[in-house]
Amino acid sequence: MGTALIYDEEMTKYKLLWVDPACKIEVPERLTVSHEALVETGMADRCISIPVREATDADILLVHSEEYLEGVKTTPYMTLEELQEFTQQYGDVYFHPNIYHCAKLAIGASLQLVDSVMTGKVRNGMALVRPPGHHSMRSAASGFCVFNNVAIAARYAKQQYGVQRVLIVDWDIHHGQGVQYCFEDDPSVLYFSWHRYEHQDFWPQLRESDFDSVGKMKGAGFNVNVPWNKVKMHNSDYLSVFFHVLLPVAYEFSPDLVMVCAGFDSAIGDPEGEMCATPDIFAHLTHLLMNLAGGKVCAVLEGGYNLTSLAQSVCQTVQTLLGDPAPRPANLGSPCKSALESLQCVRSAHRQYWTCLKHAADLPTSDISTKRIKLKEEKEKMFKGEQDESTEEKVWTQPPKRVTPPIRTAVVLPDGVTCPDQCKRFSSSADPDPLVVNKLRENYLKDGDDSNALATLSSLIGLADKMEKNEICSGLVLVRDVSMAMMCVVQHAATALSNRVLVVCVGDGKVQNYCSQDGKTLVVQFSSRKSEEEESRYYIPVCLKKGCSDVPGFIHSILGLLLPMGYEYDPGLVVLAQMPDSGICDSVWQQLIGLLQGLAQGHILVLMKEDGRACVGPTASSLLGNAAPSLGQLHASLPEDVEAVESLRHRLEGYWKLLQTTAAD
Ligand code: X5A
Ligand code: ZN
Repeated sequence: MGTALIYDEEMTKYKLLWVDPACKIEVPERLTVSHEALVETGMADRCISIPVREATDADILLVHSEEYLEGVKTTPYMTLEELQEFTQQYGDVYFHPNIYHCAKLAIGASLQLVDSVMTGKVRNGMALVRPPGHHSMRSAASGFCVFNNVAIAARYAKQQYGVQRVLIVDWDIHHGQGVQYCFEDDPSVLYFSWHRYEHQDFWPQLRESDFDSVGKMKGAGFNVNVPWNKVKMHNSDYLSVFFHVLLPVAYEFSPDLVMVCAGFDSAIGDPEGEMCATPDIFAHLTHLLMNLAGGKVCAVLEGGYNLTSLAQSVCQTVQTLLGDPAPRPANLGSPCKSALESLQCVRSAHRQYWTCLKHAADLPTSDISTKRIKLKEEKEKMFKGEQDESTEEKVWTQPPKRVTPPIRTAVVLPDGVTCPDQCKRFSSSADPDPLVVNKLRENYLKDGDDSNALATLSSLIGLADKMEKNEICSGLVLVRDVSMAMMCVVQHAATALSNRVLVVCVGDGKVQNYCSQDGKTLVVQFSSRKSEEEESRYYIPVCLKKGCSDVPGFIHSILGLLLPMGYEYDPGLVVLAQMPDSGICDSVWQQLIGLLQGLAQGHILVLMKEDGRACVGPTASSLLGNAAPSLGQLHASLPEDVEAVESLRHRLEGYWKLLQTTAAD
């Protein structure tokens, strides 16, 4: 199953015909540079190219009014003066004799994408379109947008395919108010948007773009706004909102389809956004969505006005949709104070709607509004001093080429077990280093162990080495003693490999001796028994009442603890060990593998017990990059688990800054 790319040059064939400083950035080159970058990097060739189509009136009327449609229909016949006059009734938008045609193709491209994904022709895809859509409203154009491509596509998916729940992730730097208005009272469409807001000073300057617009009536809770009240937000601010707001809510919601309002004006260098997140962050944002809805992700271009940053960001997004491992999330710092304030406000505003946020720090309603006023006053006081134009914040290096290893997934299996499709059986029989072999025999083998056990361990070591050299991406090893194999590979990594290792251990079992003080390994263990080990910065026992068998508690500890620490730690290798008694079910296990592949360039080494053969297929499938099956809507976590996760968070947020969910005073 592939990735669709939907594009037509025709959509470059309109432009601004008069002088308007607000609109001059919306140029045809936005599309040509994006597409050319995909062609030049070979990614266009790897995608399945799907033709656009023209939207019908019926498609357009799914979201827009007849009067508005009739008005836009007349624009191809207007003179320049008439076009200018027609344009005047709307904000920050322009018309052109060919824009109606392009706008129909932009919708049609989005619908073709939905069709390809929903019929199973492809797994996911991206539509490169102009004009963008998310600002346009039922009866109005706005912000370069004529028709609301993504809103129409979401309604279309519901109508044509009976999709029950659609998640719309709007990572464009502007608030897609058109999408918000469209689905405000609709609980079947969850709309998430972050946007430059600056306490309502930034376009479109709407009161209803703030965090307290949560949706109306039956749709209350299904509109999630994250206002950025300062510019220059970084990768860690974006990721923090994904970990602590979007992902927990999205997993609880359990969409059948994910649509992305994929605007790249949220990337560094953009003249509108003025943010500092680098293009590679879109690899992670994309990756983190790809295990929702069974992988059905449809990205539709919105904004993005720095042609360099735009093209790089589009490439990062498409390459991730294609299944290539994301680059390492390097140098993540702490989220900034302003971002944490926004995060806290959003979580608090939504705690009554989402069980995953029930425990979020509360801000009484009165405090929320005082806080807003207070912050705005603060801003006004500081207004003069703070306008530095440092160029450092606008300069970045092109993301390095993402080289995918020739072998995606290697497996070390006992003789009787067949190798799953597309995996490569691995054994390090070639030239095992005698020193290594001796060390293995002395340290790890018990008297009764045979030469098979030794061969397995040396293969395990060989596999880890090849992963470090980027010759193999991921691996699965079935062993007799998971604990011992884990100890073996970690000790090898600590002595022979140069990279940090994240060890994720699922289930009870001894893990002592691994927790190096120097931070070369970070161990996170999920179990149902209180660990006897001393907890430290680098050994984190997550004790859940029913272990991994209570799905909501486990998922929320992955999203809220494991991923933030893992991303900040930035390992070069992830070792994932499933203990024999873990009680984890296949679909949760697959979610865990899928999410962890955002780390270490996808270098993940899975250890399971020999007789857990039933799980080999699903594990291999996830390691190969297939989306995990959806878990269904999640219910509340056990109160004990919520308590455990929160108290761990509080103890650890001093070390691991990405765990923070509140702004310190
Ligand atoms: C799609 C999009 C931005 C409009 C900005 C108007 N529109 N100042 O990014
Ligand atoms: Zn935008």
